[in-house]
Amino acid sequence: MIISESKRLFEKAQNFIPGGVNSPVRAFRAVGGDPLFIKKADGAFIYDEDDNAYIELINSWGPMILGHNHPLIREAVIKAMENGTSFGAPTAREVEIAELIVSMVPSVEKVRMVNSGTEATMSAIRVARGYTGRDKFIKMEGHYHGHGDSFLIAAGSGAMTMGNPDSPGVTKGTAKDTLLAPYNNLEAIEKLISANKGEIAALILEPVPGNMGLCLPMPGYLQGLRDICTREGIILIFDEVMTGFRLAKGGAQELFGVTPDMTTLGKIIGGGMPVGAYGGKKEIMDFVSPVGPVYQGGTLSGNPIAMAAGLGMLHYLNDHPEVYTRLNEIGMQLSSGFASINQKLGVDYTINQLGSMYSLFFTSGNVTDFDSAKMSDTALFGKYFQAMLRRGVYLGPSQFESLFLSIALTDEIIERILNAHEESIKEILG
Ligand code: HOZ
Repeated sequence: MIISESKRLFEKAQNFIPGGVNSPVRAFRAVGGDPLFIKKADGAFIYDEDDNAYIELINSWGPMILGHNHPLIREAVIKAMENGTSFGAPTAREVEIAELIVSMVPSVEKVRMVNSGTEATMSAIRVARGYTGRDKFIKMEGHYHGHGDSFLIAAGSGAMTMGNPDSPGVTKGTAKDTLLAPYNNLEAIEKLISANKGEIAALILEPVPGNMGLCLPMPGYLQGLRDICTREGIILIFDEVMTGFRLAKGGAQELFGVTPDMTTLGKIIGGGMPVGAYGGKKEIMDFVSPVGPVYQGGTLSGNPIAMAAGLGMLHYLNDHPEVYTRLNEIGMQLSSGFASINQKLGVDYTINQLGSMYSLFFTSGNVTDFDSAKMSDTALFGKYFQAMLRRGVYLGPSQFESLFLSIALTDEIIERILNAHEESIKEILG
């Protein structure tokens, strides 16, 4: 029997890396089978260590809006590398990217670069607490804000996929300051606030959550949160690590016309390099050291290579609004194609799609929050995932992740995805 290179690597990896992977969802435990080890990616395709090509709908969990290995990003990185990889000192590029982010994202008047979305959300909460002098914050059930201790409570995404939404290692002392609310429910927020009057520093959410699968905000919901937070002096934080620069140039806040006090960003601002950022109103951001008392810093923050990649990406998006028109078209083509195939074949499903993000849930009920997302038939999703993979389409290996589209998806590739979908649904329905 020939053992694939991916399988060989996975077996070896398990001796040296917990579970053989550096992030749990990648282990394929929720969908069965062994993970693919990836050698390279280009445009709409990734290639495994056995040189199999797959149409890829993860796009590094968001940042590859232009497709993989885009020449613009590649050349920016190579050029920057010629001058060294890290200085731990200010650079011109940091100023340029900060100015660009401020011009693109409505809520951001000042911004601080960090190295990941996790760092961004941890820092934003610390600043909100420092600014308000309050300890508690509200997070939504099933929303994921990275793996900072205070967020690993009813965390979606990887935690949900692995069946451990609350992680051991988070102390009771930490957990008591995280207040949980169901998404899309303003009444629950009002109740939490009146039970914790004057004690809540911040309300953080993914405005369009993608970490319990994709869900959409009900009409008026985001504006309702905005109004409540303004009334109560609570800092409203939009975690736009996945939606920023993707749903629109200015993210979900631009699309829905609701401006938070602070925003966390990631991935996309590094063109796929390890980058995150948090920003917001000047008076809040000026609470950050060295102007203000709240400490946050790091040697690799604003790394010159990452900033070069991010600048390439953001300048392109800023100068090419047609990217968003095309992303919306691709999203619509796929979701309407999936819907007509599913109806024809009689499978129970719900598709949530917005622009270039979508999730297909195997349930006929609407998916609007954590509880309704959990109604999806995850065993059937696992079979669908494997059937698609056999047909050369690589999906996120979990029901509870959004998929991300890129402009590298041509009409011909979209047709191939829809054919693979039809054959896969037929296969799993038996
Ligand atoms: N759950 C993460 C994305 N929402 C997965 C990241 C990864 O495995 O790279």
